[in-house]
Amino acid sequence: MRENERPTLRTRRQILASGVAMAGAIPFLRIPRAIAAPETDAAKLRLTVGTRTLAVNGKSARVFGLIGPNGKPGITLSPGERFDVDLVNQAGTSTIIHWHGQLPPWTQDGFPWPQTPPIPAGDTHSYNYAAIAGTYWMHSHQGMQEQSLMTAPLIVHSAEDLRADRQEVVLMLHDFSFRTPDELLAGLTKSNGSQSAIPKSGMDKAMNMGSGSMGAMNSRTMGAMNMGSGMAMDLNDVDYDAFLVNDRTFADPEVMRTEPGGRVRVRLINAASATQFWIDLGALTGTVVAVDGHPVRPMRGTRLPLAMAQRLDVLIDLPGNGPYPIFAQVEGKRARTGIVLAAPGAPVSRLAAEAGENAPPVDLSLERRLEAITPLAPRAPDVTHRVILTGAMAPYAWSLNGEYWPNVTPLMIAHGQRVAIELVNHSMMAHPMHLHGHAFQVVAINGAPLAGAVRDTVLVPPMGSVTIAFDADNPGRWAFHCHNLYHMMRGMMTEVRYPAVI
Ligand SMILES: [Cu+2]
Repeated sequence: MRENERPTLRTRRQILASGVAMAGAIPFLRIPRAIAAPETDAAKLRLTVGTRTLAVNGKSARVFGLIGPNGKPGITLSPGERFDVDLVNQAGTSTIIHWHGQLPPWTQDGFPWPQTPPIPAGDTHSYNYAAIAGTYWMHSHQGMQEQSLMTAPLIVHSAEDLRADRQEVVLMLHDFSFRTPDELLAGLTKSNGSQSAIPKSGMDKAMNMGSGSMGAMNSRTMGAMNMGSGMAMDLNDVDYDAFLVNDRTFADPEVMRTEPGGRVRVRLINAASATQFWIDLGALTGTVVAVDGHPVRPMRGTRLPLAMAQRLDVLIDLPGNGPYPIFAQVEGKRARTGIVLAAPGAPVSRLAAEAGENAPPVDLSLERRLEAITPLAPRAPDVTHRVILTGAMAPYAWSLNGEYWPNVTPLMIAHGQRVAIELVNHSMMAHPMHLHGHAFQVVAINGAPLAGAVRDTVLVPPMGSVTIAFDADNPGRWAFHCHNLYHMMRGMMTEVRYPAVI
């Protein structure tokens, strides 16, 4: 519902929740333990979509931003607090913001369905739904605004977070180009010398793998992984100018001051448009405790893959004063970004912006080992959908079951069903598939059953398959798409639909 239809909200949104801590650009936050967890809607928060200027590699760039009530990016909610937000559109253009991984009613999901159109420039739109705890994020689902950094953290604290009393650091990863998203997409689609149109219908050739020598952009990197047939998988569609953590490059990293021997919870968000990272904790060992906001059985590790749109929560107990760099290295490249944890006074020296070796492709090595703390109840699926992922770098077009968004056949499900979706990748690229409005469990990889993580985005490797399952408990129209934003723009999206709401 639009703000101008509910004038009584105008006064309420001026009242900010006292003590609500914000994430994002601040170096770290100490959760104030004195905050009482509000059981009900206490005050409406104001979130403003606008533009801002970043300095990257010594040059300035105009990008979008999502600024919360205290002037910092995004929103942080206290335990039990509802997502009760007025979204103020000062972007100068229409927009719609998706609350990635949250489970609101479909009309508040922030997707431009005919029933939920974008918010015109200058308007305010209100949201009010029960938030789920964990590391989430928000981003535009309109055009290519997300590529221009219309993204921010959305952190929902749990009562357990407050009890744990860990210093929190939020690391939001981006890929950045001085070229516009339109220029980047034009470069990709013109890869074979002509502007290629997306086919309107018809199945792709399922084995359309001939992408190797026809790079869309000559800087595109090829993975070192041999697929067994002599074909190399494709990585990194776009050659970016910089990789950012909380808007900063590794030449000028954020130094987050920690207590000597401090206890830290790192919330990592891969908000990049088309880049996957290996998180490298350097000298530290961490414990993964949640993926995409959902708790998993604690898993120790130092090098952790992070696909597009995914999140990782990692607990780290610092052995000393540091400095302790945390790296995010681009798959298939030496390029990296990161931050530094260091006690006050600990010297921080300049760090090399490139690693010694190219990182391998991001893979399912972590996914295979993850176990949900709260798995689905055992139950056979009532319906199983099979979705074939196809496409190639040239021509640059990507599809689900041979269909290109918006000319798609919805995957029909019904309220109360246990739904399984088998994702079968017939392309030479990995695709991070994201389902709106539901948390699913990873139940098989390459046909091998698994009681895996509950999450909202899963990577489907080249020529591999992943099966997900979920309970159909949130009726509506839901987007289901690859979170490589250029793949999504070139057709790789469909709809999961409940019949009763349409
Ligand atoms: Cu994709």
